[in-house]
Amino acid sequence: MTDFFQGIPQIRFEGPDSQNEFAFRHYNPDEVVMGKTMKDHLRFSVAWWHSFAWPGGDPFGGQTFERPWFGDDMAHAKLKADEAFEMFRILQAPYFAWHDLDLRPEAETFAESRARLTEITDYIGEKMAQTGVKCLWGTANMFTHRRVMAGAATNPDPEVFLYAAATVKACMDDTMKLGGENYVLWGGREGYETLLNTDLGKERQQAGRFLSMVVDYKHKIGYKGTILIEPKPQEPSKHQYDYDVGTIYGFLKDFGLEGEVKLNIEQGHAILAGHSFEHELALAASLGLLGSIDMNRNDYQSGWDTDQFPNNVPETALAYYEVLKSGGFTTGGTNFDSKVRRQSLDAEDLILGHVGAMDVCAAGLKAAARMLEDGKLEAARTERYAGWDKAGDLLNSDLSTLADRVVAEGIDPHPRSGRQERLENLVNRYL
Ligand code: XUL
Ligand code: CO
Repeated sequence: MTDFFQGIPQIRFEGPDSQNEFAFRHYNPDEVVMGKTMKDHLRFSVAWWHSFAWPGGDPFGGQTFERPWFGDDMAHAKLKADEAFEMFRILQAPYFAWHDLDLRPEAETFAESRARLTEITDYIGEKMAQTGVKCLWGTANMFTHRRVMAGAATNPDPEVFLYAAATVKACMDDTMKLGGENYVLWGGREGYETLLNTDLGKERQQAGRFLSMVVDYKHKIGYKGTILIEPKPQEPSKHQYDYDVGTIYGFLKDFGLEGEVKLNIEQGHAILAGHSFEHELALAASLGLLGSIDMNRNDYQSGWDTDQFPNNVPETALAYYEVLKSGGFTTGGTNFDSKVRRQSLDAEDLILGHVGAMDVCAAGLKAAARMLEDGKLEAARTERYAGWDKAGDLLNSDLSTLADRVVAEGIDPHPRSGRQERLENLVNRYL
């Protein structure tokens, strides 16, 4: 351990009036909301990649952060794990999420890289046993190395497909070893730069077969966690195959994988796809696909994936409203796929970025619970569709029968107000 986090106290709940920067105002882990503690509702997870592996670079400049654990050998990887668990303790964070490359540097050969992953996940497993911190999910980084520049499972080169299979198998094995509650696949380079060199149909078939093999392997090893796909429309690829919730639903149906795979939905990715976060969550819930969330926010002017910590309570309230309405998380949780800005150099920044985000999510969750418990919003929605209760079984009819009814009953629809402003005013009363 180094003195990196030295002097930073463990963050505790002090209530909304606290003047202490290093305290929670809304996140009270043991407080019961709608029959469950906030800790069990929110299931906060820290992302290893943003908090411990990212050096602070951007397209115009390199590393800005100086961390004692930066380095390309296993000693540094272990130091990074030590410091990560110190941060989990300070934050009272119950979960973490990782890519293989976040945990340890790659070696010369696949076999050596695999051995290094075993070594570091064994090390992390011991720390989990000592602290009680758990793994929300694991995943493979199949977007950084140049070998995957043209995709992993969707690469034109079958040797890359083989390498991707070996990589995902290793990461699934070690996620299971760590008791990870989900395994995530984000297709960072599963897409294309130009159609001029791309056989889009063939690549989609490769992606479908790859995912089927992942599901088969899950059953083969008896892994009880959930397989999650994370939609994102573009970046780094110009176009990514896992564009949004609707696209993935079609893909799962095509390959017979509905019921086997759910979704990890990220706030910023929803925005990039031209949707709101709550739209993606509501659609996933309605299709039975809502698994977990990557919580963050994008800068709304910049147009790319800025992965900032969430700081907008009205937005998180609408998101958790959909989560609560769908019954809450089972294996999923709230993973902070969020990073401090590259000028935020200090250990305090890393801690306070999470503290603020945990509080924003907690405030959003509580507002969402008040909305649901009060029931006015759902009552208004139910009332809007109430005509269907008396309309007969229209959906199992046919066009000519319906047409006959219009004439026979003199049907003449009378438009009714959608009451949007009244509902917006209602929502604001819970915030
Ligand atoms: C990238 C992203 C990833 C995934 C995991 O935009 O969200 O960090 O969450 O690979
Ligand atoms: Co993400």
